[in-house]
Amino acid sequence: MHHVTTLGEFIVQKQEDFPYAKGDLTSLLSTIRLASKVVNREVNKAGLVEDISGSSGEENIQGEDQQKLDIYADEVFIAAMLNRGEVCGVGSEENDEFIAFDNETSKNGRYVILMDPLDGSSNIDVNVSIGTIFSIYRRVSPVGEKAIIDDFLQPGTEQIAAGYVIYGSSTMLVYTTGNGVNGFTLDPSLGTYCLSHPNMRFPDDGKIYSINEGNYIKFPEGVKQYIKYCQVRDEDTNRPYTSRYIGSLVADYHRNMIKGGIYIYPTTESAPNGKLRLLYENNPLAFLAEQSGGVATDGYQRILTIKPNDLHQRTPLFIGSKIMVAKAMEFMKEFKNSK
Ligand code: P6P
Repeated sequence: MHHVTTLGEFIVQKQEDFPYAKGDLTSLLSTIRLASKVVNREVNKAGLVEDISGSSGEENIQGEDQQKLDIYADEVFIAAMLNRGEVCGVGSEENDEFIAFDNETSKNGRYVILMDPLDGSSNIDVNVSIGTIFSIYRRVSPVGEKAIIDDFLQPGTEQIAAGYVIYGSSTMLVYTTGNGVNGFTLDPSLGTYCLSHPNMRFPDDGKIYSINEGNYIKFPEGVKQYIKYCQVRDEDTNRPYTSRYIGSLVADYHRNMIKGGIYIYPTTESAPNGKLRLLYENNPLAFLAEQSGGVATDGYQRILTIKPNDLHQRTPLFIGSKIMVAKAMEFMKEFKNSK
């Protein structure tokens, strides 16, 4: 039987990439690994267990209907971070304000986590893949004190790690610590994540474009022109492309990172700044994209350089194969002032 590298072994092996980390980043990644297994267990039962499926009847600060599993996943990850001590605070898409842990151990934590505990959760009831997305930053406030808002409003370039868990036909954890991207598949018979996708690379080009064309009428002209470009026959550039839109960001991103493609969530009539959140979705995926050879912009500028000014700030997102994103940005530039 050939040796399979488990996520735990891999994290420890890579620890020497962080001589300053003194093992607390290693411990933190292990915490995320454990919490994801707890969430995975409940996601896999959704539909069977009445009290964990469906809507909670509440709305989050985004005005989105909170699913019971959204709240459950949020609580699981926060509880896991609280009990381990490396983390001094958590910002979550599901919570209006950030949480600054107030116990002595956590106040000495050197990291903060930003996360979307369960993205695409409206797909749970129809058995479509969903995901957890996370970012890890070093705190900027003094160790020993409670976390403050500045710890969470850092540009994406300050991330020291980011990743996602995709709860799909299999459950995978994909992450980066700034030295490439690696994917681990959960072996349910062992309850262990095993290295299945070493050194993941975003193909430079692709044939898949992912966008909700139901919003077409109100798209920026540059996006409309890019969609037309995708649909025109041109054999030299493998067009027409294929449209694939799952409506679950992690699933669309994951497919495009493996096969090549572009995902676009532009400004729309109901989302004048875009729908996706800079801190919980765009920054972590942008870090992963860049670390695997892809590109992530808001249509004009690199996502990772945007300085956040609000915990729940939204931006447009153009993310994927660098040749495809570059072409989309050409149209955005050319038609920037067109109404
Ligand atoms: P729309 C899910 O709510 C989500 O945040 C992403 O997972 C997904 O890509 C997007 O929104 C879908 O939004 O407006 O196309 O339904």
